Amino acid sequence: MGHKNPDTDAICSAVGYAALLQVQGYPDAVATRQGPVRRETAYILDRFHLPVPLLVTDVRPRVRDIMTAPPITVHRDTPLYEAGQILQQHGMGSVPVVDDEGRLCGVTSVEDFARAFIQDLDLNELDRVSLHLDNVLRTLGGRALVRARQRELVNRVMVGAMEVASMLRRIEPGILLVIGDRTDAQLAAIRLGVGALVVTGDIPVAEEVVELARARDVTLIAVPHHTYTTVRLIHLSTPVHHVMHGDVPTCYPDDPVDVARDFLRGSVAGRSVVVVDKDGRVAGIVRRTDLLKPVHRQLMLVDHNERGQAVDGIEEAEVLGVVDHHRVADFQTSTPPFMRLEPLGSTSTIVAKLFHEAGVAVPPPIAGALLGGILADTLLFRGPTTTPDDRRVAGMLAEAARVDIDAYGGEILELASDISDRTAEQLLSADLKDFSAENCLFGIGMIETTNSAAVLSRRDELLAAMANLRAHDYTSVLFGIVDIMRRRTTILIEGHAQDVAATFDTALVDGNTVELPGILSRKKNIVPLLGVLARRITAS
Ligand SMILES: [Mn+2]
Repeated sequence: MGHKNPDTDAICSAVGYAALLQVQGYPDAVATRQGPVRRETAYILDRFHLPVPLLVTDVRPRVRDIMTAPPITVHRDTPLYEAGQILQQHGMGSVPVVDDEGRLCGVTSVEDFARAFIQDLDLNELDRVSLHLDNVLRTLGGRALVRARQRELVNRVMVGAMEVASMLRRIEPGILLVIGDRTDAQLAAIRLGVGALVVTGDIPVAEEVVELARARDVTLIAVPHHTYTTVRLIHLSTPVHHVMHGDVPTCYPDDPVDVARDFLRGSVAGRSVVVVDKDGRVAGIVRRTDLLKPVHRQLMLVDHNERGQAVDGIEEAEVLGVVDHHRVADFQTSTPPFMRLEPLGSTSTIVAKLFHEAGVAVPPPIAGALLGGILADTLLFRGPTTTPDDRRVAGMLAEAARVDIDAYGGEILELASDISDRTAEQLLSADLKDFSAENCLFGIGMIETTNSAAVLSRRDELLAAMANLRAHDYTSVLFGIVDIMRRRTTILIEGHAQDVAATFDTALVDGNTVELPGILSRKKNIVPLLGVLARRITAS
């Protein structure tokens, strides 16, 4: 991963280094970036058919990193009997209930079962059951000898254990009647219009009963169980959505783990947070035990090492190493890192050297990208950080990628200099880095251009954007405009302009500008002076 506001070197060195790591025992290594890809960078990736690195702006553990997925769910029409078995088999206290599309309807838990059991204890209600013929058949494991096409069931169950005459006095039309091998009672019940007849005990049903049931459109089921078991199973055929609660805590896969942790804090053991996608479909589940899962997010930093330029949440990730060509200011790790820092013109140069040292040939597209990183960062070898290593490595990469260095570099600088469709805010923030020194915070933006007149014509807009930015706690905001062709650098200053000019040992022009000869580098010519500048500001 490269730094915030990625430039071409940050992107291309990440692409190259990920490719090297993949052959060095990290097959899952992926190149990532922290922000939009610049036009010239996009051109390079496109030219060599390389994918744009994955955008990652926060590496804190996400719910998706710890959730159990795919989760066990039950359909809303699942019989209670099966839902209960699922809870039992998986040792779960609760399970999400979903509809046909997998969207969350609610959660059913052991407590819901208990509550349903207790609420049902009213004697006048004990024979009331939500009857769904499919569920009754599924739960009883019975054979439907006749299946009614029209007749509706009322939600009441009765056992036909008494004399026919007493039984007939109590039967309501539409109920489900559980009965034994009593042909006369079976026929009488059908005539009276029961909704369904369940014959227990795996006993053959008389042909005349089957025929009458068919004629009167009454469902006739033969089951293997005895009466008590049958009645209990009918009760447990109730669809689970009658026994669930809807006020369920949910979160999204991309939420920080803390969102789930807050829900689960102090909750009953076995409780869970349901993870839903943006369409409301259940994507996973988080239980308290999931919170204990270690999240191994390992980072290799390229082209930066300072906190201010590193990805948000980096303190919660494991930094395996750094490949960089910047100063080391405030870098800390918890385990010994791999470190490769060299004062070269680009990180891409170092990555190419790492390929060479590993004895791995640089694949031509990667060579093209790394060369792009070198040319962009060294301004086609014109920049003050350019070293002989950069030129030598660039020559090798150009050969591998089969490109002409001057033509390719010219295209990159040209694209980088086209600012016609960019706002002052975009120009300022495209390559802005934060630096702190002596309790001062400096924001330093740079633009290297072959057409400095186009940038300088936007001077007032830029100063206004810098003033807005400075309001966000910056001591000073600097914007360096590097004229590659005329080899001079103009620095616009917002805040403590006198002190900045004095630090550069020059005088202010127009109240907030300094003009300096040469192609200046932020890391080589500006950042090293920030300590002096900060002390000067603090003293004044
Ligand atoms: Mn760089």
